[in-house]
Amino acid sequence: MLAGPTDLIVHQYSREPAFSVKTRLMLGFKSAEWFACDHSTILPKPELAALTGGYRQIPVLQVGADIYCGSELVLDQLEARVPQPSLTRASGPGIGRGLAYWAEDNLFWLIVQIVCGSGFESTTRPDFDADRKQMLPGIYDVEQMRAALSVNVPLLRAQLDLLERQLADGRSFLFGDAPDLADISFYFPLDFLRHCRNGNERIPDDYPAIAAWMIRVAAIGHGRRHPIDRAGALAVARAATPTIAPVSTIAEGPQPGDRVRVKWAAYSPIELAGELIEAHPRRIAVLWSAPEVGDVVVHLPRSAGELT
Ligand SMILES: N[C@@H](CCC(=O)N[C@@H](CS)C(=O)NCC(=O)O)C(=O)O
Repeated sequence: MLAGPTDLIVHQYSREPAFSVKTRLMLGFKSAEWFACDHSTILPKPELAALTGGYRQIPVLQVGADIYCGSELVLDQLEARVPQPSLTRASGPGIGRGLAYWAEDNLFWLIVQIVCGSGFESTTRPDFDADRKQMLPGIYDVEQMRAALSVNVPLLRAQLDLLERQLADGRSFLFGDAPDLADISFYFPLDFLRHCRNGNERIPDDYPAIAAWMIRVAAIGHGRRHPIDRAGALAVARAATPTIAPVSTIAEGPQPGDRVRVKWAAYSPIELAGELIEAHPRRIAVLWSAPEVGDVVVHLPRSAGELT
């Protein structure tokens, strides 16, 4: 099956877990049909850089020549395409997304440190080590993360205690009987924890309600997935035209028509530079051109980079 200009192409990792798992479950929640395009977990990622102007993180959603960086913007697109049932039907569109920030910024980062300090297979690769040291200078240090396990595992257990309490009345999901974005947001860090290789992968099993809930969340599934290679995804972008018209819903900062630059928060050798198309309180969109893709519009959350 070939991807067309309105199909969902998800740039992701098939074998590395974490945010790709979150994205696949959101697609599964919406019973979406989508194309999976796999990338390297370390730089260089030339095709992804051509599409995004240098954003290196995963996931990235492509719909024709519109490129959406990060899982929050994937959520926006899925909600717009298939509004019902909403992914935040129980947690609400404000608090539901706020809980996703907790899961991503606090719980996931804590678990990353535990997994990397607990024998995660990727950390044994010198190229992965060098890449992550460049991306997280002074922060990514496997030895330090190993030494910090005695502090970080109790901090994790403090958070698991909260989740176990939330599920203690026998409910199937965090907000009741139906799954919600909140379940997916908290599931994917705990799924990532399974990549420890020193026994810490079994921590969730100490919490009966969490262990049973994880099986239910995994059963949401991944929707209907087709493969697409990187050259195929670039060809879809080249053949398509961006859909968004210039729009602003915020008075502060650069406005549509202004030339802008974005220095990415996660290290990239390339900066995104082009005309601002959308100024929104949570996100921006920038017109970007590269020979491999032609004109595309790169949509990104404001937290993804520094805008000047
Ligand atoms: N805020 C981003 C975070 C995404 C993220 O941290 N993704 C990881 C992979 S799971 C990543 O891209 N790490 C750097 C890399 O793989 O190059 C989102 O919600 O999508």
